[in-house]
Amino acid sequence: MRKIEMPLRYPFQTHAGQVNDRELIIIEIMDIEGRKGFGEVTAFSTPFYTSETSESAWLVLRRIFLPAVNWHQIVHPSNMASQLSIWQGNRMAKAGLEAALWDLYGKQLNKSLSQLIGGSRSYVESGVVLSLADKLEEVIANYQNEGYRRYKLKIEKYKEGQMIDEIKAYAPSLPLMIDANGLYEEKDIPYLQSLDSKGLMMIEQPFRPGDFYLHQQLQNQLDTPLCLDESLTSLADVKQAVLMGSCQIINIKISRVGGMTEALAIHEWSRKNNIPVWCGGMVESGISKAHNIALASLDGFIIPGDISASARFWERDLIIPEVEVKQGRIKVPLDPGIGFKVDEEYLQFVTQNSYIFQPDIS
Ligand code: OSB
Ligand code: MG
Repeated sequence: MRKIEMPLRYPFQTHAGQVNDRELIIIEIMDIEGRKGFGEVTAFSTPFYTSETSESAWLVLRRIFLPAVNWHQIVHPSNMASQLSIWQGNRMAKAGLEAALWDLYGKQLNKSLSQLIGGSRSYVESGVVLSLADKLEEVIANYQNEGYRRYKLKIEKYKEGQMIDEIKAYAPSLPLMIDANGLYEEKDIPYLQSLDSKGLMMIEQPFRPGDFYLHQQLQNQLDTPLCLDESLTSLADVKQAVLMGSCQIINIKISRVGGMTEALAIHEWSRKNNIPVWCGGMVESGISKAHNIALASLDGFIIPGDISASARFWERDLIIPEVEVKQGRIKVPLDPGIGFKVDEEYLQFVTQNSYIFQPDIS
């Protein structure tokens, strides 16, 4: 495991403050033949999005998860999720570990991750997040040149009505959505209803996670679909949200749901029930983006996700080649595992701290 810090090209503004350097954990797993798999723990340095942090994940992995795994019984990446299921939460830590196994498994079988999980697309559609710190007209024009197919505005409470109007004035048909990250409350229902006429593709996570009832109440009063993010940590949450009518669209993040195995189960159930899904993002490195690209190559991902070019966030990314967006699409790589080469020299350069775990496999 490496604790790394990657400088962002532009500050990423959230409701909880500005991120200039992205702290991440990269997990590298090696088999006895010396093949390597890479995964990433996308928890942030503060618990503003979920309750995990990069430090809490580091500790839980090192003290509890890694020593407890029965490595003899890991014959498929999904075995990791079953073994770790006795522990609550810490989903981002679990997801990063499982991700490294998926990459390794692909390399062992000489198959791309997309192929391994049954992906059918050769390109995934790309969307981009507009940070609160951005000069919107300028950045939107630049992103339009790259052909991004969906634009997501992070909210500034009670101001997005006006921001949407401003954006629509110079880009009337921009496919636009907003993400409230749970900042609204019951008393804001009338305000949220006032956004119903703005032609948004969807409103993401208006209320705090756990409040399925309140989301149901709002969805009953809106034509605009609601999409849940923070509220959905498992397939069980997704079933609950959809069957209660709390949302009509699902954001799937591998990290938030505890790994690729759970993400695949959510995709499968959603596809059978005709619920559109898209792949969320975590301001992550190319390693994690590569896992997202493979996931988004599955049939049910019919809405462009938060999968943007490496250059959206990074001066230099951890993978070769970097993720490129052309005409709003990203090519799904065919090489084994994540399909990108990890830039191990740069990885070493951004590493602050590392820990090597050697299981007893005698
Ligand atoms: O709510 O989707 C979110 C970033 C950090 C924490 C939460 C979220 C986000 C994003 C970033 O929206 C999306 C991206 O990486 O492109
Ligand atoms: Mg979100």
